[in-house]
Amino acid sequence: MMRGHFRPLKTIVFMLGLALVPASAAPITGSVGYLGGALGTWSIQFASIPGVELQQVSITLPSTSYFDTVSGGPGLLLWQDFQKISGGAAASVTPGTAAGRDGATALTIGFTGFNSSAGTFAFLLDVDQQVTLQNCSGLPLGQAIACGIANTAATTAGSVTTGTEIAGTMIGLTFGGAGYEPLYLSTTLGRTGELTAAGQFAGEIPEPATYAMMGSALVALAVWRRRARQ
Ligand SMILES: [Ca+2]
Repeated sequence: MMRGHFRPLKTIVFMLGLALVPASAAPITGSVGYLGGALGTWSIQFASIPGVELQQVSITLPSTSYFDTVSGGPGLLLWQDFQKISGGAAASVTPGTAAGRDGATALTIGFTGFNSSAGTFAFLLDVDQQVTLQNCSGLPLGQAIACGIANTAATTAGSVTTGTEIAGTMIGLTFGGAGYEPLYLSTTLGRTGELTAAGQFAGEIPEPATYAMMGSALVALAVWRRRARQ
């Protein structure tokens, strides 16, 4: 009677053991870059196993910065809405309209089909800085010219986002895939050059087989305990 219980228990313990093997978590490493440029160039890339997908990226700018996505409204000189340059993934953006994004300090990009073989996802998205312009009206000619020059300089400076100004941008990344539990990672951009900044991220996402195996082992264990009691 007792002997019959040993083999299933062994199997269950073996399955639980397999489920807890550290190798069953897939490593994820990658980076987000702000590459400067007149219109603001960004890049996102990561490496993992093929089933792991990057599903969502949120970008939160420092409080002195904002997106300039349409002509007029908030923004200085050039403007550029979100526009994909490269990468195999499809993307959608929230807020969902260019007008809704103009002046915003945060947005979320949703991805479809963004796994490690999709390549670097690069996109344009203009970032400007808040500037305070002087009121030049009513000034004597000489002062008005100086005032205008100062305002032009301030406008140009506000339109060009430096590595120092974009540093502090917070990036949130959600990974998943068929059968994967969502994994949230984050990074903060740090200055890497005069007009550039970047942030690295790394983590481990448990593979679906781990959950399936652990689940079936726990079910088997429950059945075994119930039978053992009877
Ligand atoms: Ca604008």
